[in-house]
Amino acid sequence: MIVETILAVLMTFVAAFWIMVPAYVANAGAVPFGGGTPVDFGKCAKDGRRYLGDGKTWRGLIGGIVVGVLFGLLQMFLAETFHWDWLPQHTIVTITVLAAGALLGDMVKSFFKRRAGKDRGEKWPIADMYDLVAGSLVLLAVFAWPWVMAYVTIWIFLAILIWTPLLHRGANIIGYLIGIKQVPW
Ligand code: CTP
Ligand code: MG
Ligand code: K
Repeated sequence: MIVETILAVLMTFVAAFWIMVPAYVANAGAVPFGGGTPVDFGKCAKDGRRYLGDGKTWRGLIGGIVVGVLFGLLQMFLAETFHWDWLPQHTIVTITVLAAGALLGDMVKSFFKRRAGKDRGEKWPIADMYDLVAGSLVLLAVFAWPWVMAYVTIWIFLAILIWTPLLHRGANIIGYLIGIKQVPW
């Protein structure tokens, strides 16, 4: 009984992570690709602040989506080759909307962050982590509702909410250790 419960919890966490890989990779992938022309082309809104700011660039957006989809394709290949039937089975549609949704959510977040008067890169604790979860899952629900019904239980959803801050923290520590971030948070 105890063993079964522990296994079920572990599998929930693995499945939640597996679902979110294209979104997490797209979000992290935008950083090395970022730079060049901003998505808002440098334009300001009526409040005198940028629509999105210099932290949202076309290269980051497109590069992030491409690496997110590439990782998703790798996941599909692995699941197919090794018959990982116990994992949620990604499709071209799910990996694409998860990768694109993560970065769209990130841009929507930046729009409201600018309206709230916060500068590019300034901390905005909850929003800066869950923007990608909201964006990717909303797009997934819109474009792949039957898939969501088949795989995304309330427990998987809760596991995603727990994974995201842990990975956010982990990614920042790794960024610090390899020298692309000044501080480990
Ligand atoms: N990035 C990008 N294009 C995107 C998303 C991210 O070029 N669509 C790059 C930028 O170099 C950005 C970095 O990845 O600075 C980190 O992303 P993020 O933390 O989302 O942006 P911030 O710089 O913190 O900007 P904001 O305050 O608008 O969130
Ligand atoms: Mg940031
Ligand atoms: K982000």
